[in-house]
Amino acid sequence: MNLEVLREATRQQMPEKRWKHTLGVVGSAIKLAKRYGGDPVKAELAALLHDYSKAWAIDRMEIIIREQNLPQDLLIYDKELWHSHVGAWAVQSEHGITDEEVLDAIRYHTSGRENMTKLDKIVCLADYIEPGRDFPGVSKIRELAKHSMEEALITAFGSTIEVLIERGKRIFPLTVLTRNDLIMQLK
Ligand code: DGI
Ligand code: FE
Ligand code: FE
Repeated sequence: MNLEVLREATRQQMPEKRWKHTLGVVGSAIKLAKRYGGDPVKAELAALLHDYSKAWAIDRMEIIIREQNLPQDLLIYDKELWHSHVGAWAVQSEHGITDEEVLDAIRYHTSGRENMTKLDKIVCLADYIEPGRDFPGVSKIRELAKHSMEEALITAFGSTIEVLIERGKRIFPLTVLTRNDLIMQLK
């Protein structure tokens, strides 16, 4: 596995704006790994690959979810949730990434999951706070991220859930379980 080759391959999957976001997530993930005693090498790799299939056609992702037996309940929730599972499958099959910790961090970067690993938290939080992100509440999450990844993620998932509710959308149940679990971790 050659990081330069992976970088070029990843860049080719997406438009320039998404690539800039990816580089932002890489930078933020390395910083979080250093701050919280995570593995900066795995953080960089998972962050680089986290949105690998984000710009892929919906039909292509749907076929992969069906044929590769990815979680079928994804199909009845927002299509925004698909790219994380499809991306983990893609980097394994196209680039031979086998590190399950890295694959899980990619797979769960959108929804989160219960008992998130440190690497899961790093990638998920970096995705919310990278310097190019601009949404209501992002500065609060950046502040919280300086002392607690759990508190920052609770606020981040909370704001995602609020937006989904405002728009009358359904919430992927795992996102609710993730938030509940993170609140338990604080106690
Ligand atoms: O891929 P990115 O845009 O960098 O970020 P992401 O992978 O966290 O995707 C977030 C999008 O997913 C955001 O627009 C909200 C949408 N989404 C839709 N339903 C859900 C959801 N996100 C979560 N966490 N849970 C949902 O149920
Ligand atoms: Fe994503
Ligand atoms: Fe992202």
